[in-house]
Amino acid sequence: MIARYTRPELGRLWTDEARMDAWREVEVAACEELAGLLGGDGPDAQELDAIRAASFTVDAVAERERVTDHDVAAFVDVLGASAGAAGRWIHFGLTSSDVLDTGLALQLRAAGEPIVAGARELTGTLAARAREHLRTLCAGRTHGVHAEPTSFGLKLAGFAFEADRNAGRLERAFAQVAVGALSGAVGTYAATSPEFEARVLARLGLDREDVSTQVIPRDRHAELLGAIALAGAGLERLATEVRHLQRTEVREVQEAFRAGQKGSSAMPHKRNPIKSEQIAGLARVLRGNAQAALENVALWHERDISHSSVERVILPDSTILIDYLQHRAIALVRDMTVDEARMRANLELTHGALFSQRVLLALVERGSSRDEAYRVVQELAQRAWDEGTPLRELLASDERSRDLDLDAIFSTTRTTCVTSRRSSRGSTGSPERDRPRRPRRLLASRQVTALADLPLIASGKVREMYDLGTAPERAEAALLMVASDRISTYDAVHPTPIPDKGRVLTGLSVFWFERTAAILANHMLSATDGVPTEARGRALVVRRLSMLPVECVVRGHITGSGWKDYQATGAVSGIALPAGLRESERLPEPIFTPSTKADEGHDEAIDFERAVELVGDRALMERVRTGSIELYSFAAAHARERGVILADTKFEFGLDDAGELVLGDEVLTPDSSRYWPADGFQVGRSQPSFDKQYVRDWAAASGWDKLPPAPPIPDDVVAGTRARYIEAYERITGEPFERWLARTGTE
Ligand code: PZK
Repeated sequence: MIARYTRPELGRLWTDEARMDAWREVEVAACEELAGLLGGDGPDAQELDAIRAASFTVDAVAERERVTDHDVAAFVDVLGASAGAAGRWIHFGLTSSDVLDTGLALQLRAAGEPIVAGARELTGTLAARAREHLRTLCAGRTHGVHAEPTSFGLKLAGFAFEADRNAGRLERAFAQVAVGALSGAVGTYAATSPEFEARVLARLGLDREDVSTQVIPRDRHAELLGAIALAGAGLERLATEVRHLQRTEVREVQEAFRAGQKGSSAMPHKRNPIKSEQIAGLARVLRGNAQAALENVALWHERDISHSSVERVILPDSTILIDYLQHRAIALVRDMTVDEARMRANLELTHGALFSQRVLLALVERGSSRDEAYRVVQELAQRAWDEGTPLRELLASDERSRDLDLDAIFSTTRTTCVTSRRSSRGSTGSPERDRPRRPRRLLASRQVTALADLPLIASGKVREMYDLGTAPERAEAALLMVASDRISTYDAVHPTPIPDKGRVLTGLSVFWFERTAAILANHMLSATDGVPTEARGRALVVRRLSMLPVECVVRGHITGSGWKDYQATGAVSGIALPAGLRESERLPEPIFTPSTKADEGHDEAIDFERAVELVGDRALMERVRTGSIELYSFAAAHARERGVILADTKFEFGLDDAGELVLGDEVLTPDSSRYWPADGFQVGRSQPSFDKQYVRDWAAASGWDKLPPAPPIPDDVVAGTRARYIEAYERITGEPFERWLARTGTE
């Protein structure tokens, strides 16, 4: 790559010196494992010291290559000579390709680090500017033609999430190319052995190719260049947006312009989008290189050398270029100026025609047929556009539309609220509070501390909460929520655990957190990263929130305390219900029935007004109610398809540092909900369930007076209870419970 587009860090990784350094690393690691290969023979300790100290210069290798006409052979000669007599062991049993391809894997792995870091930085920069402009209205355009108002922040949020996907792709693509082989001339280990290969690669920290020929198969390199080209295409989409928005007729965004910079040698007024044009241009080179990488896959038999010349160009060029382009894009996004006034002015270009759909819907809501409403709106919007009379005025003076609530129709509050919600992935926070959800990958990797060394900050009957503090870089304060296998019935904890109960509950919570993230942001960060080994599978790393002081219960069926209240008063939580409901019956619509959080004893049911008082923010409490009902409805519909009736459930919410509403706690588990098997469901009685019912039934028959202390649970009841929890997991997720254990690395 030409120097102009090469950042020094990446440039250094692809010099002749760096390439041979990688070969040297492979040769030395191979010598260190020779004794194992040769059954005790091989270099002795003194010889190994000499080999480790062996050196080369690029010039010396080049000179030797004029004799050998073979680069690796020349390199081995020079390196071997510098080690004296011990030099005879260097390259023992190896084929050139063993060194070339394994060395290449080391170079690619080194290139991956700054590139993935740059991809993350771009995501963060886009997310920050998206937050800044969540409420900056601008025209949304399809086909280049104004469509409806949107917000500039929503546009940027789309780019931020794309950048996050590309960061993930790059990380995976670099990981799968960090693979070496020392398998000889045709992959049969003629002079080495698979064990030798495994030990050398372990020293180098590389994975092993399952079946290599003379070379590492080139589909791996093609995958990497595909991921790089796709990341480049994302940068080009971003650059193209900026180029469009900087056109004279649009002029909503400008690239930063340095003092002293000249836009044109001949036209002093020019400020051109040169950075984004450069990004758009060079992204094309990346796509060309990806094509060449695909051509490299089909080598002849155990190898030919057609790929080698291509790779000398495309691997340095594509890695250097994507690194350069990412940093250009970071500067572009960070420094661009956004002309909000111009965005507003452009929104007025169509004199309100952008609101046509909302007028159409208002007319239909009021009783017009869709066809008739469409004709009216099309006619008036066209006149607004053509004559320049605001659509709103035309509507006010037209008898067919005079009575509409025009304030509501032409309000943009809804647009900014909704765009804010979308860019925070559906959070129901207020516009001021809303932030785009921080892409998960931006979170720094967490250190793992033993459970016993973590400060315990809260402890419940069946679970514990530990403080993980604040991880470095961008990550926020986090907690570790650990579910135990303890079980409580009638408010007392039994001395007998139910094996795997904590894991089932955690697995279910994770399933639901993942499935409902688009409805409402939640506190889950990871079920693996930062989880101590001894808590695998039953612990979650979560964001630290400031918890709201109410429990948020949603009921779809009338049961438990709700059934008692209904029998006594005909209402639950101040909500009057139809007369004549029978126990366990499904309600016409789910109801929101908050309660207090009691440290000791029972939570107390409260009505919505009391919840507003406790929380101190009516709008927030409304969002809590709407969000709770949305979450429950989604989950109940899903559960019903899997043979589970989700009778009711309890959520807990908190606010994050930015004041955004976030779902906390464990969610939609048999401990926080009632799970009834759909087969066997019958109204007019209490239901069997997938949770502690087994233990309760046994307790009822055993003569226990339900006062603490709770008695030990016999083995058969433990087994029956465990089986029901696991069945709940498998019904809901549709996956074997072992899958959860495997996913979390649980023994
Ligand atoms: C939090 N609890 C209840 C008590 C438990 C859980 N994301 C959060 N941020 C701050 N605090 C909490 C949460 C959550 N969830 C929840 N107490 C604090 C609780 C005992 C054990 F596992």
